[in-house]
Parts: sequence; C-alpha cells; structure tokens
Amino acid sequence: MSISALQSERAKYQPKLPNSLKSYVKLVEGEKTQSVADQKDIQELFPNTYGMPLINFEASNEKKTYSAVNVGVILSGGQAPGGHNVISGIFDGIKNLNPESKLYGFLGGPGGLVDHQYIELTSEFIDEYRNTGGFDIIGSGRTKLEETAQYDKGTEIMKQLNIQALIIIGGDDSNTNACVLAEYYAANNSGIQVIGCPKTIDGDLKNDMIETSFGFDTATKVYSELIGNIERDANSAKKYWHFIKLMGRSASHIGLECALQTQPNITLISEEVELKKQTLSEIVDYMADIIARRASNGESFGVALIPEGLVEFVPEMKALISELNDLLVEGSESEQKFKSFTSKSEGRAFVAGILSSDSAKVYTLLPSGIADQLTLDRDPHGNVQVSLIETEKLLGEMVKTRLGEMKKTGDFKGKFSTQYHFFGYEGRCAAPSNFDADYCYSLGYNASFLIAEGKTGYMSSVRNLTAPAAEWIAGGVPVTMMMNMERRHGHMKAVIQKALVELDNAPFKYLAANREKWAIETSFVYPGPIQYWGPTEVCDQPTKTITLERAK
Ligand code: FBP
Repeated sequence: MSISALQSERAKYQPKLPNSLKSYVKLVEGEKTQSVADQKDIQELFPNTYGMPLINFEASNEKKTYSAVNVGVILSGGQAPGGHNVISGIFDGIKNLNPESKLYGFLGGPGGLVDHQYIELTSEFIDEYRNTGGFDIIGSGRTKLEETAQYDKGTEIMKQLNIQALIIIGGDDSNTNACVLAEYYAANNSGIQVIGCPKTIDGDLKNDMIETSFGFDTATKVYSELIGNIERDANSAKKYWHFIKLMGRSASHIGLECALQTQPNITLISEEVELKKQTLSEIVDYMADIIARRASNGESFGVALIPEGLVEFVPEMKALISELNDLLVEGSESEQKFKSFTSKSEGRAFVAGILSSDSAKVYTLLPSGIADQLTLDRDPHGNVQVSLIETEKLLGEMVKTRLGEMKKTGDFKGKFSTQYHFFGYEGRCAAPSNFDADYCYSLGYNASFLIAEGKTGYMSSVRNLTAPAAEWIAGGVPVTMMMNMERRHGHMKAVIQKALVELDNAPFKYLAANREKWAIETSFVYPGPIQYWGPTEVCDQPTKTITLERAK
C-alpha cells in the first residue's frame, strides 16, 4: 500500500489510554442494571444476560495473569473514523494480557462470520492501519445477524479457530444483534463471549454510560471544515444560498454539532420538526422568511443545514413513508407489481393508486425525482435510505416557489440562487481526530479486559470524555440496559433505544438561543481542518455537543 507523508507521520502517534488501563486492572462491579424500558419483556427475552451489573476497571498494583485467548472481530454497518484504532486497541490489549493471544478479523462485515471468510490479524498487518480512517482493514457490511442458522455457522468457524470471544463494532442495530448473539451463546453454553463497541458517525448510540459513539467527533469536524469553507465562499461572493444536507440518518446530531461549530443562518432539526408537527409548507415559510429578511439587509446569500432524515419527521411525509414501507415490503405482492413497471411514471401512478387518499395527495405533489427516491429499495434493516433522498433540492425548489409568490406581494426584494451539497461520505473515512484515535484505541483495549474477565453481553464503555484521556473511566455496560421494545416490520422487537436530539438538552438549547442572531447577522465561524499536532486547545477538543451535554 502506498502511503502519504501525513499517514506515515500519523502512524507514529501513540493513542492515549485512560490511566486505569495502563497496567493491571481491578474489576469493580456496580449496581445491577435494568433496561431503560419494558423491563419484563426484555428480561424474558434475555434471561442469561439481563440485569448484569455495571463494570468499572480501576488501576491496580496486583499482578494478574491471563490465559491466551483467540478473539474474532467484525466491523458492521457504515464506516466511521477510528475503526482501525479499535482493532489495534484490541490487538495490543489481548497481546499485552498474553502474547500468545490471537486476533481474527471476519471479512466484509457480519456476513464474513456466516460465510467463514476471515484473516488472522498480525502485528505487521495492523501496523499499516494504525490511526488511519476507513474500515478497509477487514471491510464492513450490513448483513443482519438474527437467525439461529447464522449463529450456528458462526459457532462452527469459531470452534474451528478456537475463538472464545467475538467483538462486534457497530451501531444500535448491530449491537442489538450482538446482544441477541451473546444471549444465544450463553443459553447454549457454547463458551463464546460477545462484546460490542459503539460505532456510528450519526451519534445516535449514546446514553449515560456511552457518552458518544466513535466517529462522530471526526466526521462532524470534517463537515464543519467544509461548511466553514462554504460559508467563507458565500460571504466572499455574496450571491448564493447554499443548501447543505448532512448525513445522520434519523437523528440530527450531526447537523446540530456542525451548526454549533459553524453558526450558519438556518439549521433544521428533524426532532423539532416532529415535536412541533411542522408541515413541509411551514418549514418552507420559515426558510423563505429568513432569506427575505437577509435580502432586505442586502445579503442575498447564506447557508442552510438540512439533516438527511428530515422528510421522515415531517408529519405528512412520515405517514407517506410508513405507508410506502408497508406497501413495498420485499417480496410482497404490491412490491413485485411495482417492480414490474419499466416506466417510472407508470410505477408512480400505481403507487399513487394504492396509497391512502391523504398520502396519495402528498406523493403526487412531490417532484417526480423525489417521489422515485422514496420508493427505492430499503436497507437490510428495513430503513428508507435517506441518504438517497435529495431533501435539499426539494426544499430549494419549494423555497424558490414561495419566494416567487412573496415577490409579487412585495415581501421579497432580492435574488435567490442556490447551490446544493450533500456531506456524508466525505467524513466517514477521514483520518481520526486525536479524540477519536484515543477513544477508539481505548474502546478496543478496554474490550480486551472485558474478554479477559470472562464477560459477555457487555458494550465496551469509556466515559468522562471531556476530561483528558488519562482520566477517562473504562468499563462495561450490559447491552440489555440500553434496550426497549419497538415495533419493527410489524412485530415488537427488543432493540437498543436510539438517542435522538433532545430538545431540552443543552446543545439544542444553545442553538435555539442563538439561531435568530445567526439567521440575520452573518456570524459564520470557520473551524478549518482537523489538526493532529499543536496546542491541546486546537488538537484535543471533544465536540461541542458532548461538552455542552456534560457541563456541570
Ligand atoms: P451506521 O448507522 O451503520 O453507522 O451508518 C451511518 C450512515 O453513514 C448514515 O448516516 C447513512 O444514512 C448511512 O450510513 C448510509 O449508508 P450506506 O453506507 O449504506 O450508503
């Protein structure tokens, strides 16, 4: 592999660890836990892994010896900066506990476990990937692990490789599946432990014990750099409104964090739209009003941030999408029929005919391109692929029409020219920030202690993240603690509760208190690129989200 000068220098970076993990550890058990909701149901579904205590590791002088262990690792779902450091942390951790330990990587995501595709990860191999972005070390995938036949195929290969523990690095759905697997292996006394690691740039896998998922820090810093560059361009040319859609699936954490870093004129937050039951037309009015007010100050330019999942939170669109989800379930009669149309307009006419009259009205009023995007294939978890819906263009077109009407009544005097952007894939594989490099390495290293201590059904947890890394608190949280029952594909399922933006939490309140000023006065902040070397105030800062959330 050819490497850049930055990569070769960056390879020398030694990620920081919490003091408690630097030598021998003492395992301290905390309170017994219960799930965040639906305790009875979750306990029934997870009799072997429910109610386990929280775990903290404390530094200890007492020498401990651990047997060699073979560990398997899987990267699951979308890429997030720092995955390679989780793997190098696991590797260094298990080798430190016993140099005879081995690490196997299953290739291409959870499917690699089922299809028995793996490699042994050696020191030379891993060294090339330290502190780099991407998941290319072993690849990732979105295969769901949820059938016993898959678990048994997994057991088969793990027995063959003498693997005693599996680490699944993934988001809420993948960690839910990790927990189901842990329960299955515990129930069958298979002797295989399963540990999860919290990954996703979306930032929606978090709670009191998991302060943030890894990758959120780097991805939002990359997007904020790009947004800042666009703001500076907008402020220089003074002729465009930039509508920027940001990844994040359902949650608006990414948009919110980028807004806190860059202070754009408009920031839409899906969770607020849902709470206030704002219709598309109300959102358009809100945006058009700001654009008109800025124009009346002679400023026909600006920046608007739009979360990629927005359409799913607009009441009439939510109803439409949920109807479409049911009608287009893979293999259903209506899906087969829909797929049989070669002409897109005939396909749309068919869909309009089977929707309820309210949803059909919404659907037929959408620009045809957007209507088509709503009927694209769902992902393996049944989610609409929101990254494929061009919400920024939908809003841009609607705002243009609205401003045209306002022009006639004299309420808008100015110009409105748009540029559209979608930032998502640009940030998912960036070289991890110092924060993510340290956090990920610590998560992996910590997971090796959870394995050595015989734990299963736990997620690796590293907390106190606004303090210097040396003071971070390492331990484990039972995955069942994060679960509740939710309706998925028509059935109630135990799943990890997704963390959406809370409107009464500090980060949103900060936005709400400042957005009127940012809307009208040009208050842009240009954060610039991630810095890996230099003063700690520039290089080692966590996100504004976690800083505001954890402020006492
Ligand atoms: P995960 O939840 O698996 O971490 O994926 C996050 C994400 O980047 C979302 O923000 C985005 O909607 C989705 O993945 C895109 O998926 P894909 O990579 O399959 O296009």
